[in-house]
Amino acid sequence: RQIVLATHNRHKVEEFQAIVAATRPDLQVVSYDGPEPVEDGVTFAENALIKARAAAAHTGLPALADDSGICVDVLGGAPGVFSAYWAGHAKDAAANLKLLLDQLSDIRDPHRTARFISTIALVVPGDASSEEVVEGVWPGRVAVAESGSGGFGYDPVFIPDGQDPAAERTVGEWAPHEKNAASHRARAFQALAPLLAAV
Ligand code: ITT
Repeated sequence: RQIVLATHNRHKVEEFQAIVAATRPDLQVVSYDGPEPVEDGVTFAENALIKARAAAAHTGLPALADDSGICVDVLGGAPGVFSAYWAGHAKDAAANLKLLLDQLSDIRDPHRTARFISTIALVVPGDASSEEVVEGVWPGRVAVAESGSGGFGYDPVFIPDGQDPAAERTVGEWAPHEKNAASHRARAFQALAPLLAAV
């Protein structure tokens, strides 16, 4: 069975394909290349639903969308829903990450706490009552400098909680299989899996 993933971010496609394959190998995640809706929601949930509804309507397939970001405590939860555009309209990951490090330059541990959040919406075409929204949270903190080139977005500056303090690494230094077993996206998918039983 096919399920369409409403994203134009190829990293999300790769991560979802790996995450879904681990628990639902019968489901084939295909990417959506139709028109991109305007993401004018003010919450992750609103934006995820906007994207999933558009892909379901356009393809006629059950659709998933992920709206996600990094929420930094000392910044009152920012960049949050604005993570992709934090340094401007260009969706420039390197500029976003540099701006975040600059904003936190005077902040020391233990005040650099943050979390990645992934909100996934599920929409089955023609069945409004089927809409579901789940969330996964991955706590950690923002490193003082970037390291590693794995993953995407803010991965080179995010240090997940729960690591050996003597050998902490940013997600940019993690292997893809490590990230996909632990991430906010994996946690959200865990919450979604029972709801996908009928798909
Ligand atoms: P789509 O809307 O097409 O799915 P997008 O990248 O614009 O792609 P979002 O609007 O959900 O997606 O923005 C998410 C941003 O949050 C993303 O661009 C990164 O900056 C950040 N982000 C989300 N998940 C991340 C992850 O796993 N690792 C690093 N940064 C992440």
